[in-house]
Amino acid sequence: MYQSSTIDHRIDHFGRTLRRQLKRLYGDVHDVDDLWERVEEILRARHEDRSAALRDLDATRAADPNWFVAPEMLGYSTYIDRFASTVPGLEQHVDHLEALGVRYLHLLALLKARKGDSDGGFAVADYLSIEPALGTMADVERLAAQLRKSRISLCVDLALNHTSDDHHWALAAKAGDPLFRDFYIVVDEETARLREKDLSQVFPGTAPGNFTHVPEMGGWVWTTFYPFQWDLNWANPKVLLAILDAMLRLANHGFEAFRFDSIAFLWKEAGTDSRNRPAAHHIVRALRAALDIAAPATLIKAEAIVPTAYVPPYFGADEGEGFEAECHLVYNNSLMVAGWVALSEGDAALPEAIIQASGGLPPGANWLSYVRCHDDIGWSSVLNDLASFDPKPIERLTQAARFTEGRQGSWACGEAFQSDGASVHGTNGTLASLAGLERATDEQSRDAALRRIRLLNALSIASGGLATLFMGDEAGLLNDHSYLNDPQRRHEGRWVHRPDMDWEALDKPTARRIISDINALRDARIASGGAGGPEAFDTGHPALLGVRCGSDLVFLNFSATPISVVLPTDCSDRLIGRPIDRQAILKPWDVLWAGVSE
Ligand code: OTU
Repeated sequence: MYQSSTIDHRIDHFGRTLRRQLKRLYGDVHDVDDLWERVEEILRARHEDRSAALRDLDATRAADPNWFVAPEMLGYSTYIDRFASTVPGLEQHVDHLEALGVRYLHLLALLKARKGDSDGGFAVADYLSIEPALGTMADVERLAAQLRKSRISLCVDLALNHTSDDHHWALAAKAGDPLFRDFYIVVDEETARLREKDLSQVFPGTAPGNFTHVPEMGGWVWTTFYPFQWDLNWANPKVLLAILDAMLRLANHGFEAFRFDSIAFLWKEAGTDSRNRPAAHHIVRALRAALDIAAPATLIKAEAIVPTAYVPPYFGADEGEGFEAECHLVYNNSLMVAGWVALSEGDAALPEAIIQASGGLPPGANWLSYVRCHDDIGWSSVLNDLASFDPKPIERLTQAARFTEGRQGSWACGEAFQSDGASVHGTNGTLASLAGLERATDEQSRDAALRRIRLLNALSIASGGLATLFMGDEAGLLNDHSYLNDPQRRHEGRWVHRPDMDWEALDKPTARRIISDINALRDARIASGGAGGPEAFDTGHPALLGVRCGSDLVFLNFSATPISVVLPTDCSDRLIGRPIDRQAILKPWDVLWAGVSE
């Protein structure tokens, strides 16, 4: 099978796309033939290093490029240290992942990070080493192979926008090496001030501004995130070569997926907000083509937390020379946010609008759907979607944020992130705390919170994406304020929803119910045969969202009142496993997964 796909064939085929990106990115200033020669050298050398087992995987996956767009795919994301202490320690918990049906595992903070505060591992000091306290690359190779046997693909973050200020490139730059100085962007004070006018801020509270004065660099270094995260200068092709080589080496260690962090920010352009620039897409497409040539089993997941309309292009685009693929998976951040908005207002209009905007996936691609992740819920990405049907979108979003932060008589227990609580930015909290479990005082409110947890998990699973659970949410873990005692972390509210995994909690009734709900939803999706781009249908009720999953109709009641539905045909309740009456009633925050037999 797939014998025709030698590295030569793939260079011939995908090399054309890759060269096109080099020309677009660097053609005005650099000799593209010369650059391509160096790229080709790296591709061949890294492919040469690739193990026989991984090359077999390349062949299998290339023959079935839709392998991960399948009803049974489910993901899990976790901080390795908080989940298992060390890499070898994780081997003991693979059974938990298997029991959940996990097929994709994203480990956060795995690569060697900056000493001290490292933004949860996103200030990477060495792309090719594992954080020493966690283990070694040999441990990771063993883990990846063990996971592969369990059909779990291991994913690692590739922070493409920045390195830490103690990465050896940054240290060399600080020491005056011109080669590495050009890996970063250094401007004078006046330019920094001018540029700042066009830029927005990701961490206005804890890291205001986009530039940091670094005396050793003789100016202001571009730092979109924390001052110790130095943005890479992708206008320098040497950065592309270095990252491309590191990425392929990591793929050869057994990682089957990369989470491309912060890719909206890769290309800076004066006079713009330097987000989602066309060239940022060209960089990602170049890296994709490189993987398609030298490690084609490897998936790319895009992390672009940007307004809805800017997100689909991260799957790829046709710029007149045929479709150029970009990322296999893209976070459906807007759908996640919309779920929380809908829950706070008891109205399904926003998720319906987002589903409408999420269809039309290219082949060999899928959304990554989720309810919570290690970051805050960033509200503003759905502002324009709300504006399309509400004249006061900011007020509406602010209300949703405040409700989720526990005001207005809400059940939720969230905390404002990077905002004084008056404006709308982000909200932190675990799924269970935000859904009301922390505040539940009696059996009735506990039951309601557990239904809200199931509702949001159902939105993620029924919408057809690679539904990815965040560590501890399956156990109903609550907000954890212990980070406030740690001077390295106390300024960062996102730690409130990154608790240590509580293995004992798994045996308690709360976790047992959440996990059995997840299992039922997963099995329902498998039975429906649904995966891929989401599709909504009209239920005739503003609080009731209708999602089509394969052949099935899934009803999600976002309100605190019961809603009755009339089913169009005889159905079975997939979550309970028995036939249902055509006329059914959904309790508050209830899910009805109506299985339609063919
Ligand atoms: C990403 O996040 C990571 O997921 C964060 O954990 C990192 O802090 C950050 O990059 C820097 O590496 O803007 O589109 O809470 O949604 O920082 C990329 C805000 C990002 C995050 C945001 C995000």
